[in-house]
Amino acid sequence: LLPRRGFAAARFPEDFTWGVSTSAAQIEGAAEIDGKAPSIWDVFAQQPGRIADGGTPEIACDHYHLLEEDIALMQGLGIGAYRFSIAWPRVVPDGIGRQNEQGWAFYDRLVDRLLAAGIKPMPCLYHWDLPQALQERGGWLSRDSIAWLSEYARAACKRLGDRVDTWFILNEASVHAIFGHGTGEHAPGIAGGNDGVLQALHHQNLAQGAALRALRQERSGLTLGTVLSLQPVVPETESRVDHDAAIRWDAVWNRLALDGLMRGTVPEVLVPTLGKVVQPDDLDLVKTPVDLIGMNYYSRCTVRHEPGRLLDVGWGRPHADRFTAYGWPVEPQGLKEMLLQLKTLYGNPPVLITENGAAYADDPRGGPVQDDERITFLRDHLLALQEALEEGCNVKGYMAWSLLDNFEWQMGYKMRFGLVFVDFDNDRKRIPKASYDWFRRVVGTGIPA
Ligand code: GBH
Repeated sequence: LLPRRGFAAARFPEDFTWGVSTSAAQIEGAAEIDGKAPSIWDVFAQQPGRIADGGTPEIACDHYHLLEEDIALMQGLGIGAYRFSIAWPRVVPDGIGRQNEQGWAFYDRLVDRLLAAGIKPMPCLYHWDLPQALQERGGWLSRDSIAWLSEYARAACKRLGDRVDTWFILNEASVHAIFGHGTGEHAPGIAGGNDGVLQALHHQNLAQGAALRALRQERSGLTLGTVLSLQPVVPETESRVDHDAAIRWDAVWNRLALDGLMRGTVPEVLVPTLGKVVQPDDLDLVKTPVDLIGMNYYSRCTVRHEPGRLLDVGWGRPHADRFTAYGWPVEPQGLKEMLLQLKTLYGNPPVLITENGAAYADDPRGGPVQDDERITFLRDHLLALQEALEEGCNVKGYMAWSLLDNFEWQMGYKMRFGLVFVDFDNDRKRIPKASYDWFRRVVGTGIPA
């Protein structure tokens, strides 16, 4: 799978935004330093058997102490924007009330250094690391979460709003709901079944609306968005039951967030279950407009009818010939399909690809990491993105997941998504991979050759 050479790829538009993406719990470390309180992931990772090889977010990439070096790596790529997340329990340790000055000082420094390096900071308020204190009050299963998130959003804007004009509210509410509150594979580890998923998802959607309103009230002229995990859902076989399973999974995976945000509706198949949770006027709040959709894309979802699982849906065998080390299918055309859905079904909103990338088994022993498979993966997705642009999709930019190998949730440190290798056994030393140099050329020329 060597990169194809010597074909003429088109050039991306001049004003296309290039960037990289990370999240706080996955890179920062310093989990108990300078007043940071535990997040649900710090607590979850302490429970035996939850994370591969017993990995924890405690040190991660130690980005908290190495941020200058990491910004230099970003500068080396020539990127114009950086999406990171703010660790809520670092800045508001109990989730509400008292703020932690030392925590904010870190994000002040990060924002100032990014601006000095010519890189636009695009923070995301919430990338799955709820303060444990709020989990103890019910977390996303409580409607109080609406007030918690909007108060935190307001505080963030008061602190950083003079220098940050682009904000994302949530990361992948559906994934957080399904794996954190349905199956329990992610923190907070609640195996709450269908009810858990739909409650956690609806409350996040509501809280997102309230946070958007709080930010608009705080300041005018902000560009506000939220980040969705969007994957075309396809049935494993053509059978009726697999087809119906795909409709149900699409409803919870993509539509509940999209229909709610863009149309103020709930997908038909979810109405019976959600009926108990949705209150009058809820859909008005969910429909609070955004200026930008952040879209994370990794692959399609192939599903089948499987009684006993969430919504009686199980993972099916993907219709793909290539897979990453994580076992995810490589399906660049799915990116274009999803963008076309946004265009035709939701009025072609402005989209920033906020994550796209792949885990491969990189090994730096014996020289530089020659990660040709990752280069092929990224290039094939950028080519699919160009096809979508040619068909009129409103895509403003592309961010690679991720700058660094990092704490990959329940997989611990076993899955590496970085353009830069991190030696977790040796002072978290950073070693740029071949994909880093490749991406630098793409950013510089606008051509994904
Ligand atoms: C993102 O979630 C997260 O935002 C980020 O923090 C994380 O590090 C990154 O992905 C990499 O994992 O191919 O049918 O088996 C991604 C959510 C859910 C996307 C599972 C891929 C696989 C479905 N992912 N999905 S399948």
